[in-house]
Amino acid sequence: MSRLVCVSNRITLPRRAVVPGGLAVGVLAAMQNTGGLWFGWSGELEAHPAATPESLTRGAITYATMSLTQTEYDRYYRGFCNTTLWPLFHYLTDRFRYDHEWHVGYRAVNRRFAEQLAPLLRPDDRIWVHDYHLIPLARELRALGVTQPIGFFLHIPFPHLEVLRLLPPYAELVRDLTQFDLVGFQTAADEQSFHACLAGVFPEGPPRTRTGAFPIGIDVDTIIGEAAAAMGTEPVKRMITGLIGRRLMIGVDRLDYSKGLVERFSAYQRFLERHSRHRGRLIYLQIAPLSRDDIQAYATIREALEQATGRTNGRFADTDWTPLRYLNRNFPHPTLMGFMRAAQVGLVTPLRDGMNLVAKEFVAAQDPEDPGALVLSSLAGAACELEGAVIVNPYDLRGVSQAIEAALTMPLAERQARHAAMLAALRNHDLRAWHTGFLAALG
Ligand code: ADQ
Repeated sequence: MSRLVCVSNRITLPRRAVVPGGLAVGVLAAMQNTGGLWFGWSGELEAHPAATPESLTRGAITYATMSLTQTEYDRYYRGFCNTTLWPLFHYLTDRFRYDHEWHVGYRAVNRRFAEQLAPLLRPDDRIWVHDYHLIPLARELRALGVTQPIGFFLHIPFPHLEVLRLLPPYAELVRDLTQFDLVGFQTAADEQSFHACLAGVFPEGPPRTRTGAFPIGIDVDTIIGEAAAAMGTEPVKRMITGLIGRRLMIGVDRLDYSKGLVERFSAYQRFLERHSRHRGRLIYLQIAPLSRDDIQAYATIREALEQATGRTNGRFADTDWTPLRYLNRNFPHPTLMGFMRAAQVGLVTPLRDGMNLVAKEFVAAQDPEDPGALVLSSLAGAACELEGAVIVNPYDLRGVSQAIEAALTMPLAERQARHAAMLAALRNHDLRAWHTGFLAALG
């Protein structure tokens, strides 16, 4: 059988703390299934990166890593990836910035990825490239004579042509994507956007590029097991004791402006204003570990959230009740699943999201006999599948506030029916279906 080679910007080395994020979970699952080589940036910055990658083998997986220089990190990672592509692809055009030097850096790092990876490749490898950091990689590998099949999966949304056109080198990016043998998206809508862009960039008729929608999922039974087992553990028991009988609403997100936390906090404040009977009876726990905190936009949003927390608690708290508990800490995954199981409401309201695995995890973590209700943004890819959620527009503070009320008062039979429908959807497109489906299509 051919060897699987996964390439992503960051990789999760064995026995290092897992970087919270959906991509790492997905790639690791694919690698654990087949074994193979996982290539990417080590997370280290060095003045003089080594000419060949460092490699480490554990079981069936070989991890090969390279480091970046500070300039590469600034232009490629902080600049083009996270200040240009990330906001643009999430339709957050007011946060979008462009600098020609960042684009040059992005191309240069992709070239260096290709140069370091190419010598490690075997003739029968299949290469699977992940996410927006590495769009030019197929072109760079082909330039070095690599002929093996190369697939690409985009974990974030793919924007419509009229949004993509804000990016000066947008046509080049679209042409780069056609260098892959297969381009995969989270949803059919993302795939359609890409085809519209192809038509725009190649008016004379685009090259044949195979595409597909491969919605990423979760390992349903693992999450069910994790959540149930976590209920007996110290951290979950302590959290529940701390509720002193009050109901729990939970949010778990990387601290990122695309997750809609500022809007969510405002909606909660509105909820407390308008639905006074829930005051003193509900605790909203928001867990949001810092991410990309050396980028200005992330520091700004962090400040806004701290202020909003202070405002809400200052205005509504009582001597024995804090309405909003906002934590920047990270928790082990099973503990998070236990927190979710203990919650009556899950609040997942991104302004835009490729998929959103937290929404799926929240559903799987529930007790089917007495499940909590999910409030979910219509602008997350997950909304296509989780029709049993209370669907909201995250910008509509009134709508989100009403959805919280509806979730808190939903009768048991309705919660059970919605949960069962959502669980069936999760099983339909689980994590295994995602990687086996993509790899089967790559051939
Ligand atoms: P993310 O934007 O990182 O992923 P998401 O899909 O929700 O978002 O995945 C987050 C993962 O990290 C979940 O498994 C969650 O449990 C975990 N996590 C979150 N907070 C954590 C914490 N405090 N401690 C520990 N673990 C935590 C990107 C795209 C998404 C897409 C995924 C996968 O932005 O749209 O769904 O990739 O393709």
